[in-house]
Amino acid sequence: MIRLVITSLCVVTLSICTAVPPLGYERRVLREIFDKRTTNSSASSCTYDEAPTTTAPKANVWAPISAEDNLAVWNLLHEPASGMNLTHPDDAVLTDNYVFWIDTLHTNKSDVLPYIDGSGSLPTKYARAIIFEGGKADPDSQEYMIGPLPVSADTTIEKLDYMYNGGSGGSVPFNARYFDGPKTSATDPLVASVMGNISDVTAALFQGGVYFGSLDERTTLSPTSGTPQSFDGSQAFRNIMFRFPGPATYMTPLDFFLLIDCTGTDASLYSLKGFVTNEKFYASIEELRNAFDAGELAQVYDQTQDASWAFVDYKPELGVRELEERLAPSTLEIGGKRYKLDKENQYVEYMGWSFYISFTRTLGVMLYDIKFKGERILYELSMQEATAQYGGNQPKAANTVYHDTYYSLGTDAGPLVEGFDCPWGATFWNLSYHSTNTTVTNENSLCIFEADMNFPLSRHRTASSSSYGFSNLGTVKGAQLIVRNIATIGNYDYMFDYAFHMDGSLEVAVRASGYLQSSFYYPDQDKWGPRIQQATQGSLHDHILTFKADFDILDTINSLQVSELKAVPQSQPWFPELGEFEQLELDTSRMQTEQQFNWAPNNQAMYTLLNPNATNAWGEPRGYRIVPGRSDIHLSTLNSPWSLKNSEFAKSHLAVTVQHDTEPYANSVQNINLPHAPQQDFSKFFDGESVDGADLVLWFNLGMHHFTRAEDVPVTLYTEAYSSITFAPQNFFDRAQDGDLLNRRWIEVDEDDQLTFEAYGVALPACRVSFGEPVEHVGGVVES
Ligand SMILES: *[C@@H]1O[C@H](CO)[C@@H](O)[C@H](O)[C@H]1NC(C)=O
Ligand SMILES: *[C@@H]1O[C@H](CO)[C@@H](O)[C@H](O)[C@H]1NC(C)=O
Ligand SMILES: *[C@@H]1O[C@H](CO)[C@@H](O)[C@H](O)[C@H]1NC(C)=O
Ligand SMILES: *[C@@H]1O[C@H](CO)[C@@H](O)[C@H](O)[C@H]1NC(C)=O
Ligand SMILES: *[C@@H]1O[C@H](CO)[C@@H](O)[C@H](O)[C@H]1NC(C)=O
Ligand SMILES: *[C@@H]1O[C@H](CO)[C@@H](O)[C@H](O)[C@H]1NC(C)=O
Ligand SMILES: *[C@@H]1O[C@H](CO)[C@@H](O)[C@H](O)[C@H]1NC(C)=O
Ligand SMILES: [Cu+2]
Repeated sequence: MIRLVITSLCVVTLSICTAVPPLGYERRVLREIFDKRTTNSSASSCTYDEAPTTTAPKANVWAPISAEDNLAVWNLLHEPASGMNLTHPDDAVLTDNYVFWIDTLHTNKSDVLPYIDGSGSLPTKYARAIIFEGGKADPDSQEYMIGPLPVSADTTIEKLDYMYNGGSGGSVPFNARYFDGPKTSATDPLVASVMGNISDVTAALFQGGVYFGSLDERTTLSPTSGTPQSFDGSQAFRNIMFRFPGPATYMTPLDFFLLIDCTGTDASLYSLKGFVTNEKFYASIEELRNAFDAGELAQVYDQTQDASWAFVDYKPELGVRELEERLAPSTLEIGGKRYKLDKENQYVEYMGWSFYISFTRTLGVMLYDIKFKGERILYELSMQEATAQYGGNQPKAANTVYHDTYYSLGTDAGPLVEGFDCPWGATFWNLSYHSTNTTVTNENSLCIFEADMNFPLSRHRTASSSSYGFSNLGTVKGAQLIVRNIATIGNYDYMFDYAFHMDGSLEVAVRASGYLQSSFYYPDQDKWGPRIQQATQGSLHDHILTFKADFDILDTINSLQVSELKAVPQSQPWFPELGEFEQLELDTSRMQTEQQFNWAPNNQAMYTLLNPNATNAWGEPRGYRIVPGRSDIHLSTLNSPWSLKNSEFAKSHLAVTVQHDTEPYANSVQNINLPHAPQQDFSKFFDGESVDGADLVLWFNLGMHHFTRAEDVPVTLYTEAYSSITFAPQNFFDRAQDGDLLNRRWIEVDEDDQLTFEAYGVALPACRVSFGEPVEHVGGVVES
C-alpha cells in the first residue's frame, strides 16, 4: 500500500485558490505560491513542470492556416482584380457579395502520404472561403479554394466544388445559406410589425412581454428560431419561438410562436404564415385577436422572469453536505509530466503514442497520423458533425434539427478552468480561428494531461498458502493521456475527450452539459418530456456525434473483419449422451462492400480493422477492434422531413467507405437547410466499392437519446450524458503491451515465507515537500 499524505501547506494553498474564481487566476497564483513556498527545487516540479519538448519528425501538414495567410487571402479576395465584387460584411445587406468565413481546406491524403512517409515535398496548403453572393442574378452562397499559400502570383481563387456530391458543388441556394446577421435583420421589420400590432395580446398573456423589434427599447421578449429554415432552397421560413431574454433564456420559453415566410432577397415580400399558442394555429392577426377577445388564449402557467434558478452557481437552499468544504480528490502529475510536446507543430508523444493535432473553425479539434510504437494506426480521427433533433407538439421543437458545424462549432471551444475542467497542472493550448481579416484566439481552450485511471491496467494474485495469501502478485498502474476541449454551441457544452491508453487502446468520449433547449410546459405533452420547472418542459431529443476514423493499420491496405458469435447445434463424440447440443462459435468473414451498418444485437459481432498482409508472431492478422462503449446510438427518426436526406451519416451506428480525396467530410457545413435537396448526401458514398483490401474509413456515431429530466436543471450532467467508443489492439501485437511498464509492483513470497517487493525504481519521488512525506508500506514491509 502506498499512501500520499497531503500536508496542511498544500491544503491551505489550494483552498485559498479555489476561493478566487477568475479564469486563469488560479493557475498563475498556484504556480507563484508553489514557487515561493517551496524550498526544495525538485519538489516544485510536481505539478507545474512544463512537458519536455520533442521535435516532430515532419512539419504538421494539417495545421490551420496562419493569421498571415488569412489576412493575405482576405486581401486577395477583396482586390478589385479578383473580380469578386465584395462588400465588407459589416456593411453588407442581402443583395451584396461578402465573405462568410475563411478556414483551412483539408490537405489531400494522396499528397500527404508521400511527404510523411517518404521524401515527397511538403503538400500545398489551401484556404477555403464561403462567399455569400446575394449580388448575383441568381443569388447563392459559393465556396472557393484559394492557394497555393502563402499568397503569391501563383495563387488562384477557384470554385470549391469537388467535395460535394449534391449536384451543385460548392453552391448553396440563397434561401438555404447560413442565416447570418443581415439575413435575420431582414426579417425583423416584419416580425416587429406583426408583434407590435398584437403587443396588447402578448403583454396580457406573458407578464407584459412585448416585441417591437430587436433594437426597440420597449422590447422585452426575445425571438429565436432553429433550423432547418428551408427544405430544398426554394423557400425560406422562420418558426420563431419567443422567450424571456437573459443568460438562461433557453430555460424560459413561452407558449407563443410566429411563423413567417422569408423567401428571397426582397424583404418587402416576406409574409406572415400564422401564430401558434395553446397548441392551436391562427392564420392571421384577426384570427389571433378574435381568439384573444373570446378569452381563448389564457395561459395556465407563468414563465419565471428571474431565471437565477438556472445558473450553475452554488445553491445553499439544497442544504449542506458534510465534509464538502474539503478539497475533492484531484489528478496531479506528481511524477513530472510523462508526455513530450512540439508546440510549434502541435505534436504529442506519450508512452509510445505519437500524433499531430489540427483544428478548423467548423470541426474543431482533429487528430492526425496516430502511431503507437512507431506504427500507424490512424491517419485521421476527427469529429464530423454534432446533430440534435427534437420533438414536440409545437412548431419550434418539432422543427428543430441542429448541425453544429453550421454554427462553426470550433469557434465555440472556450476557456477551460484549471482544476475543474482539466486537472491542475495540465498543459493548456490556445485554439485560433479567423474572422474577417483578423484571427481570434480562444485562450486555454485545449488541454492535455495524463490522468490516473483509478484502476490498475492489469493485475493477478497467484493464491498460495503462504502467510501473505499468495506466492506472487503483479499489478500495473493504469494511466492515460487525455486531449480535451469543450465547445459551447449556444446552449450545449460538448466535452470531447481523446484518451490514449498505455496498452495501445484509444478511447473517444463525448459528454454533454449545458442548457436544454426547453419548451413551454403543456400538461398534455408528456410524451415529449417531463415538466422540469414552473412553466418549462424538457424537450425530448437525440444527440448524434458523427466521427471519421481513417484507419491505416500499418499501411493503407486494410480490411474489415466481422466475427459473429453464433450459438450453433453441434455434437461431439465424447459427449454421446448429449446428442446435438448448443455451443458458441465464431463465424468470421470480411465485409465486401461499402455500407452503413449497426452494432449487432447483444453485441454479438466483433468488428476489426486489420491489415490482410501483416500477421503477428502467431500468424494472426494484425488489427484493431472497434469496441462499443457507452450509448452508441443513431438518430431515432429516419424519415423526418426535417432531416430527410441531409443527415444520413447520423442514421446508422457505423459505416465503412473507401477513402477518397473527394470525400473528406461526412457532411457539409450548410447542409442543414437542405434536408430535401442536400449539398452533401452521405448515403451517396455507398456506391458498391470493395472494402476488402482498400484504404478504409470507419465512420461512427456517439450520442445520447436525451430522456430529459428534472435533473437537467440547471444544466445537463456529464455523468449521464456520456457516450464513448474504444479502438483496441486485436492480435496487433504478440502479447499485451503492459510488460514494458515500470509503474508496477511485483511481489513474491518464497517457500520460507520471505517477501520480496520490486518497485522498479518508481516510487513517490519529487513531491515530498509540496505534498508531504509519503507513507509506503506493504504487508508491514517498508518499501525502499
Ligand atoms: C457588385 O455587387 C453589387 C452589390 O453589392 C451589385 O449591385 C453590382 O451589380 C455588382 N457588380 C457587378 C459588376 O456584378
Ligand atoms: C394590425 O393588423 C390588422 C390586421 O391585419 C390591421 O387591420 C391593422 O391595421 C394593423 N394595425 C396596425 C397599427 O398596423
Ligand atoms: C495563448 O494566447 C495568449 C494571448 O494571445 C498568449 O499570451 C499565450 O502565450 C498563448 N498560450 C500558448 C500556450 O500558446
Ligand atoms: C482589417 O480590416 C479593417 C477594416 O475592416 C482595417 O481597418 C484594418 O486595418 C485591417 N487589418 C489589417 C491587418 O489589414
Ligand atoms: C484534392 O483532390 C481532389 C480530387 O483529386 C482535387 O480535385 C482537389 O483539387 C485536391 N485539393 C487540393 C487542395 O489539392
Ligand atoms: C496485400 O493484400 C491485398 C489484399 O488482400 C492482396 O491483394 C495483395 O496481394 C497483398 N500483398 C502482399 C504483398 O501480400
Ligand atoms: C528534496 O527532494 C529530494 C527528492 O525528493 C530529496 O531527496 C531531498 O532530500 C529533498 N531536500 C530537502 C532539503 O528536503
Ligand atoms: Cu440533450
